[in-house]
Amino acid sequence: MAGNKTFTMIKPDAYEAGNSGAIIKMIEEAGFKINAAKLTKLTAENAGAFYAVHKERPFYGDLVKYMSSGPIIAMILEKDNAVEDFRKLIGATNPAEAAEGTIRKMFAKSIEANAVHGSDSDENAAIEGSFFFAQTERF
Ligand code: IDP
Ligand code: MG
Repeated sequence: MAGNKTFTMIKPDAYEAGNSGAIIKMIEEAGFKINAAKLTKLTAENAGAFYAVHKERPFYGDLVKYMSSGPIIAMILEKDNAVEDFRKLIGATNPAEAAEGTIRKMFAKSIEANAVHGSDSDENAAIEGSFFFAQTERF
């Protein structure tokens, strides 16, 4: 059975552009409830650890630099079928390929600076949520 939690970050480009509020509004209107939220800034070391699965990809170095370049908003979100429904709401990694009406289509600047993160499995949602939040910070 699909889980009811996913993890997201509003990435530095979207935060810097002042799109955090509009993105959170879209997330809530799509039926997700905020279970935990935090405005923070990743160190290069933390960004590298978070994206360790991409270590061998050519864009890894740039990704780490970008993700530690400014504040992000980390959130755990709750909804039935959370992981799959959230990936649908954010759209494809490359905004040029993202469907109309998706968060990345509306707010992403590039394939790298693509406005939001969304977990790709229930297992990773749990790991990524724990990366940012203690049990006492979750509601
Ligand atoms: P996802 O965020 O849609 O799950 P992933 O393939 O997991 O996409 O990649 C993680 C992040 O790495 C992307 O959201 C994006 O910021 C960056 N990224 C992915 N592919 C590329 C690329 O080809 N060039 C530059 N950055 C990329
Ligand atoms: Mg991914």
